Amino acid sequence: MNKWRRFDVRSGKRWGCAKYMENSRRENKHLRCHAQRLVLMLMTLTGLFLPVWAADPEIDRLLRSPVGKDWVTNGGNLTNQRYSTLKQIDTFNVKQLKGAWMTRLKGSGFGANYSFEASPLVKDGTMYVITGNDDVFALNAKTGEILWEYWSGISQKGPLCCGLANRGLAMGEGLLFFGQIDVSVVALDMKTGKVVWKTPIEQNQNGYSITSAPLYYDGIIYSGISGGEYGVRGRLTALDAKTGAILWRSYTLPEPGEFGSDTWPSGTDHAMRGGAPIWNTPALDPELGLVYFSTGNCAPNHDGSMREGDNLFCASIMALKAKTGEYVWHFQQVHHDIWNYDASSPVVLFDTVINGEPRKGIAEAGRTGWVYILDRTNGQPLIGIEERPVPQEPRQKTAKTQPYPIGDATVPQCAEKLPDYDKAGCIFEPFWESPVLIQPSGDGGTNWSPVPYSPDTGYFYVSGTVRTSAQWRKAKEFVRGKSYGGGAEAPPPGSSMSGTFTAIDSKTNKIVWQNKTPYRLGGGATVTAGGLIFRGEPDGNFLALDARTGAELWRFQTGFGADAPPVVYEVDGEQYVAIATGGNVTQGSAYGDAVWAFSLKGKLGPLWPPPPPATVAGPLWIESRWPTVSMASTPIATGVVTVKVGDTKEYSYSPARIRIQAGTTITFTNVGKLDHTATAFPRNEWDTGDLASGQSKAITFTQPGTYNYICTPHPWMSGQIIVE
Ligand SMILES: [Cu+2]
Repeated sequence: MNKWRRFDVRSGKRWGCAKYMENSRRENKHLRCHAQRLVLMLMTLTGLFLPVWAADPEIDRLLRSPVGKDWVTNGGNLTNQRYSTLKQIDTFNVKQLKGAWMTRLKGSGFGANYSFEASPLVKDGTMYVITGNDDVFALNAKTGEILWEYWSGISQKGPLCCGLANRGLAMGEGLLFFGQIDVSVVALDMKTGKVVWKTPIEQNQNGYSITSAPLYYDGIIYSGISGGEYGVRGRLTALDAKTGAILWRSYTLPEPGEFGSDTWPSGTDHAMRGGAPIWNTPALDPELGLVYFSTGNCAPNHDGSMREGDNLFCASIMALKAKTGEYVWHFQQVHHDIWNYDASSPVVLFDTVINGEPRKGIAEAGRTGWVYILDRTNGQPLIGIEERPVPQEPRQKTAKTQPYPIGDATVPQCAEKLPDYDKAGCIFEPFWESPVLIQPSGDGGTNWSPVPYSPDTGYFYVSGTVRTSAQWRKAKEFVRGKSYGGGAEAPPPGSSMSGTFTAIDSKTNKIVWQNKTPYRLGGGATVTAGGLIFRGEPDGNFLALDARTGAELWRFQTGFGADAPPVVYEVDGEQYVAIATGGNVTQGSAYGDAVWAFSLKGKLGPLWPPPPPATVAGPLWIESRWPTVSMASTPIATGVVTVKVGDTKEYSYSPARIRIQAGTTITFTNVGKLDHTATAFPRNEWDTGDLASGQSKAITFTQPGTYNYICTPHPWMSGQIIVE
């Protein structure tokens, strides 16, 4: 009704025609006037409900509507709520759920350096899915039959912090859109899988990549960019969906003189390599005309000494004008980040009522363990966020205060003291060059995992990681395209790692219920009008929970690491739930190349469980991915003078354990494709520094002792040298 009134159609004031006509000429004019009025009215009506100017009115309508039969974008629709209105499968019958089909994707993305993080998209009975190798498959959503395939042919060599990953697709105008690790945005014909256009938006050798799923809306593709560990300049890139032409770039780091530039040291170019990448799919509010996203850590990650100031817009939620990319507002979650506290989970838009007033909300679950709940019209806290004084380290130029949301954190925010470490701190504990234990670690809290929101319960469902990391600073020169960590973080060997899955009330930001999980959670979930949450576990289990209570209602072993966020859809009146199972590098879960779909009429039973990921950190979890070999059972090699770095599956040392006599010189040779280091941990007594592919470094061990070591860009790699 509002829209009618706004356009004043009923009163006819704008397009009124004279009432009395006296001659035929006037009558003609009168008729013409009525015809014109009819056309104007029709244009207005279609403009309101089916925008005639839209390049793909059907997809735009689905993107603006609650999710039903089809799942047409990564987050379900423009809100990223991952809430499906389908309710054929509910809390009563979910126990009957079985596999309708399972399809292996021909070995795509099956391996130690791949993560399968994408939500499949579904439209009119066809499913589209992208693997960690950026290969795309179209499947019959009812049978799992492969209809076409696109093989990306990407190089495996580029600078990447965390293995090869792709978080999904977008669709519109008969095309599928996605970003590749080689920093190009690609459009495929949905019918054939043939490339329609491919636009490089940066260069991989400069440290950039794309891992996020793009967003399509109203003829525009919005793409994030990754590379926060390589001193990149973060940005949102908008492309013309039809041609792939770049429409604009909106940088997340200000140039000198731009708004926010006073939060970086003047007269320096630190902001131009200050990180703040965009890891995840934006959300969009068509009524406000704003596009929203979260930004990653500052670069260098662990060294703030040269970048005094708050360092906007690292670790922030940002709002831009959706058509032009012009800055509208921001909220910074972590000032002057030195902890690798990215805001990497996708933002979620939701509408709520607070104190009797309807409010337009936006939320993001940070690596800090908090959910940040804001008003999406202006970026102001909806429930309350306090700036509180925090411990200081002048050499790191730490911020005086940090934002503390009112409400509960989903993970513990203090590290326990451990032998070998001088200091254990809580969140925002600073450090300098000797390792300090900090929790949450730089992995979170919540990492890239999407957070669903149910309008039925008003809860956010948050995946969390419980892990301590030792963090320290080490000066590092900036070299374009090279790892720019400025220190390191790694879990102390022997420390425990687990997870939480938490319902947070959007009205109070408090915990309603929480499930402790045996593994770190890095997957995300989906919620339905049937009162169910679906989520996978890195040990291969796929679960259904009661959205109100968190009670587990159903469990199914998929046989592969089940870390990707699931989707819900309907074909021929039957509801399905689907999940891509392919494991995850950072979770250490089992490899896979499968997509599973489940329905009440399904007949397939579970598979054998794959090796589970580690629950204890450090050398014990070396090679914890398939096949499971624990450090304790890793043989100790003797008579060795060479250690291969980046061996066999890129992320291992071989031999992983060696025993040598004091005075022996060991040559570390990088046989992998990526840059690696061998860095003594946690005391940092020796370090090879960055070794490019083929490079070697010799180190002579004179002091007897047992030395654990890690690769600083890939801290899950570890080895041990016993010097006698
Ligand atoms: Cu490495």
